[in-house]
Amino acid sequence: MKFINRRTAALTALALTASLALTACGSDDESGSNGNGGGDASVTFLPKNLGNPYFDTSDAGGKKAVEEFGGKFEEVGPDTATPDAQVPFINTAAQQGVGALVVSANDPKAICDALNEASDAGVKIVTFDSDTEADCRDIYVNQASSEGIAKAQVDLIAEQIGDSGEIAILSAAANATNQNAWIELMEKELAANHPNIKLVDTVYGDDDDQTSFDKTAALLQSHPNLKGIVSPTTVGIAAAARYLSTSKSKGKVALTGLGTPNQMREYVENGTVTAFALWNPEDLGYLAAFAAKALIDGDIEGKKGDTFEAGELGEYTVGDNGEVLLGDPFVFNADNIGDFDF
Ligand code: RAM
Repeated sequence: MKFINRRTAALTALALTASLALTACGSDDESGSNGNGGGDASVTFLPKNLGNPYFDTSDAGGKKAVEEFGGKFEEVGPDTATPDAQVPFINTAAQQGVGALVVSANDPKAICDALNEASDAGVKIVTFDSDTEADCRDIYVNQASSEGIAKAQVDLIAEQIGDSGEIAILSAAANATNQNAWIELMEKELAANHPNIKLVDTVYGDDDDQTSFDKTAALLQSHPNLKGIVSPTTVGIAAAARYLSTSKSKGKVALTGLGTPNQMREYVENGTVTAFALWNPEDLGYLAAFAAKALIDGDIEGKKGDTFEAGELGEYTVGDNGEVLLGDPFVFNADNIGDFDF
């Protein structure tokens, strides 16, 4: 399976990233080229916020791709995942005349004006991980189908609580496009196929560790009959696991959602969590960077049916709504978590 076989490559890329982080990201190229015409495509990654291991890994994948095609990589971003915190970074990238911006949006609309201005200035816009409205970008690189991500999490919590009882959702920022899409689909899936599970609350930890930790404590206090928490964010699930692991609810209140194996390993090993899902964030960043390159080179426009090569991941085709799909979500548990390192 591609996911497992690429683990060594992922580690190499991360080690490489760590060593290259000591050198400047900028370039000596004085041509001022925005990358049109090939070899020196400049690609700026703009995650929801900095300091999240998920984006560290996805952006390392982006950097690896950019190095493979001989472009210039940069990562910039705000400290907090608030709706318009990314705007100044978009404006700067537009002024710099980068070839493409690769953005995970904190809000579907709040950054659209800035993105449209950047686009008018010739910057190709790729959203990845969390989309904007479709007319604010050229392509959205989605990690997996939203339906698939929602169903994987509902299946996991249903299995972990015997398909019955109260559950709550601990999400990321209240406006996050990706989490809100998944939550809506989880609600539909619960209503359609799990009549005995009751979603009693949805709270927002803003992809901030401490806020997510505090919201977990509050959830357990307000809902004494809670049987499970679903956290569709790597920051939220790790903070909730840390809280649960030393609380009297450990082993009584189930926790699942989307997490990175490295952040969740200790909680799987100590019995706080039995299983959770994710995709390979490094592949996501890698694919997004190749999509950016194909746009910069004019190989694709982001129309349905456009195809492009994404290095070692192979060929991808743009689908409906300018969306490119990485693959399927993957479930991690005690049996397989040792196989992963990200
Ligand atoms: C957090 C972010 C990101 C999301 C993952 C699952 O790292 O909210 O956008 O895709 O969780």
